[in-house]
Amino acid sequence: MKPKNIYIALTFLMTLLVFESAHAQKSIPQRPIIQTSYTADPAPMVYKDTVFLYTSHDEDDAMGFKMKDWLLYSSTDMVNWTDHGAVASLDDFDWVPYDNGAWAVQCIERNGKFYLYCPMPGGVGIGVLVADSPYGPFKDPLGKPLVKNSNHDIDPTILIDDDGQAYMYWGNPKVYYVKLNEDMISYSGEINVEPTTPQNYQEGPWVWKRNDKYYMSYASTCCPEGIGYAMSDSPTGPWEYKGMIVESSEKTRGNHPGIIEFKGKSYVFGHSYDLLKQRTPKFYERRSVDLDVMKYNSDGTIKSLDYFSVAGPEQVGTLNPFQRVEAETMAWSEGVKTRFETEWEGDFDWDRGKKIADRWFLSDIHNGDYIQVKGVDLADGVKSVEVSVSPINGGTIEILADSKEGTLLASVEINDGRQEGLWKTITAPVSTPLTGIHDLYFVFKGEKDLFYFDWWKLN
Ligand code: FUB
Repeated sequence: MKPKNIYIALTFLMTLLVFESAHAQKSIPQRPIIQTSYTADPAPMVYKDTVFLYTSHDEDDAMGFKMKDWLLYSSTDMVNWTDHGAVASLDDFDWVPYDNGAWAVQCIERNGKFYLYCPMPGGVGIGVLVADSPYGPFKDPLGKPLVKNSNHDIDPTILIDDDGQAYMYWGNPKVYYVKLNEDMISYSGEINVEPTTPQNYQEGPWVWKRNDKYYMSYASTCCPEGIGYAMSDSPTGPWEYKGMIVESSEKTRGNHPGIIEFKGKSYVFGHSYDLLKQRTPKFYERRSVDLDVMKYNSDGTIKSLDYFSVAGPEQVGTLNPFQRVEAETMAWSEGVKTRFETEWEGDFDWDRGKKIADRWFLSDIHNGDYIQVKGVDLADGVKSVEVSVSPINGGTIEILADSKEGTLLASVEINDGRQEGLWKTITAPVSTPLTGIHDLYFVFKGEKDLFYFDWWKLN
């Protein structure tokens, strides 16, 4: 090659590298796990084959704490999360005197009933709501706080021991605990203050048992807070500090653990300001739940993580697209929000605690917005796609495989009918015959205010 051509080739390569690295710097990590709302204080609960993730909810316009209700997300694969919206709120308690104070809850199942322990700060107390389904509706059986002990009544967590005895722990800056009765809405004996509040304890206890050892994790060190933990031979301590599950990091200020075991792996949930920081350099109290795989050492202690990894946990299983998939099920999204709509007609679905005609759907869909659904098993192939939408100005849904610029699986035209409120199912043929497992990207195109999107299905 002539020197001049070598020079041209090198210059081209350098330009390409600079462009690529600028592009790479612009792309944002696809974390945290929920993007359509700000979520905090994760309280995951495994029930049957599903993880139900209850969170507190920082409002989109929150400056300081602005928390009115509790949200629910669910997943069967730890990667794709379905938004179920608000399952309970301060309005569910007649005795709560304010409309801002829906702090960190935990939900636990016992004998087919679901108990949601809700702290209201400032000495108002810890209430309990009960439902027949993890989706609610949750009702207040007491009409008063379950515990009203001090100004420190926040962050309840529940352990049901192998002998059936249930304990509730809570508090900042000390750990309080009490024995709950089998009805889970009353307690016996004194409220105790843990004599040896574990080292580095701030708040947000989360207690569980594994191999006859009791574990208490909590928001640890301040500030910033990480997630530390202590162990004990008894549910009532003494607790011995063992270290950090997630190191404290400048990426967060507060923290709040939730820990589960699901399909043979352990997971630690916490929260950060990562989503807020992707959107603005300013600070507001708008947090986001994230999670990672948690690993034990052979002696029962827990391996420490520096932070929630960008890659996150591996998907457990795949997503079946040949049955209705809610559009508000996603691993990642940009731009969109979710919305609830109720209809007066329709039978009540007792499993879901809602009218059948009630729906959560994707809203605020604009040109270029998208959702990503991971690990979709197209099996031996797909012929057509169905979408349930309600057009506003209309537009297109492009369904692409493996990246936003990937292979076009189908393109669905949503007519401009100005038929807001009218839902219809549109079927479109598949343009490229793909088989096997792919991440699907639903990319929305059009002028403005395109449509609402309720569910999709492949045939
Ligand atoms: O979210 C409100 C409070 O902030 C929680 O109760 C604490 O755990 C901390 O996360």
